[in-house]
Amino acid sequence: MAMKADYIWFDGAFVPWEEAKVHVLSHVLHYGSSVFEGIRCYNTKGGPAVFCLPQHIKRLYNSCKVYRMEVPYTPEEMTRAILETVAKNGLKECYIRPLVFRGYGQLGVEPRTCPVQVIIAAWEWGAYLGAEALEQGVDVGISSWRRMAPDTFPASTKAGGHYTNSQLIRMEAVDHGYAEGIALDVYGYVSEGSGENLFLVQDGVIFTPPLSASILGGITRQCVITLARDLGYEVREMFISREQLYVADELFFTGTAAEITPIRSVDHITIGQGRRGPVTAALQAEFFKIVSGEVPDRYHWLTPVPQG
Ligand code: PPE
Repeated sequence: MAMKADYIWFDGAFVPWEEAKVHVLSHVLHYGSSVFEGIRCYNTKGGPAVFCLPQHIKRLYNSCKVYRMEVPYTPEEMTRAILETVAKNGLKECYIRPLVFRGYGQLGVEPRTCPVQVIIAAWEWGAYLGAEALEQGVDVGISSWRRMAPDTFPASTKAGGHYTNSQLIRMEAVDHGYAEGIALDVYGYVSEGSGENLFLVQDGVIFTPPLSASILGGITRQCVITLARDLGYEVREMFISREQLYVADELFFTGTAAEITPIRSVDHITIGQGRRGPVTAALQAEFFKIVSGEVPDRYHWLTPVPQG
């Protein structure tokens, strides 16, 4: 699917997609000084609606706070701009990428002399780990790359620079023929995928690594925890070891892009029956019913896109 739409919101105004450019000496290009979000808009029965928009706005501003970036717009202005970006491009179902970055000023590691700039782009984006993934599950491997130690990078912030780590994990996985890699944390416990959180099902109980396992505090992760508890499952945040993955009944990834993606093997070891398990299927079904508007939005996860 082509990554293309008509307009990008750039520092407060819409510019044509091709004209959304920055200088090559922008701080962000040299030092990874950006924070961002990945948000999905679903084409519900009641029209396009953005999934968990307040939660994404909150995480974006929290990431900025940690990295001392002063966003020149209020959260309300950003919320409005995101909704306008979807509407302006006539998109129904799309992925939205707000990015706050340090622009062109002075080079050198201390970033605060550079202006803080903001863009919002949106485009159509299908299944993240391949079209078959949601049904068939994916094959993954444990990465030789670890997630960052807690006192090196703030893992719970969604900063551009952190994704050099994700890129190493993902490239290694692809080179080994896997769809994705799972990284351990610095203590050897299971952390997450290069762009997804991880869940394990064992004897009907659902487990997921805690925030202290160097994970990104995923918004989909939180939704799945809420959904699972409401469906009557016990959910425990717990440190997970590598071998627990191998013997799990079910494993699945969560993420904005990945949604809820089953995992059918780890390091070539078959997980459960080697296909989407019943708990994963139940959670997926309920998730997709909510985001399609088939059942009421009982958790207020959807913000309708005003059609102008
Ligand atoms: N961990 C990481 C490292 C991560 O990047 C994501 C999202 C998650 C967990 C899940 O978080 P959430 O989306 O809030 O449920 N990864 C985003 C970027 C993917 C990309 O390739 O770019 C995403 O899914 O939008």
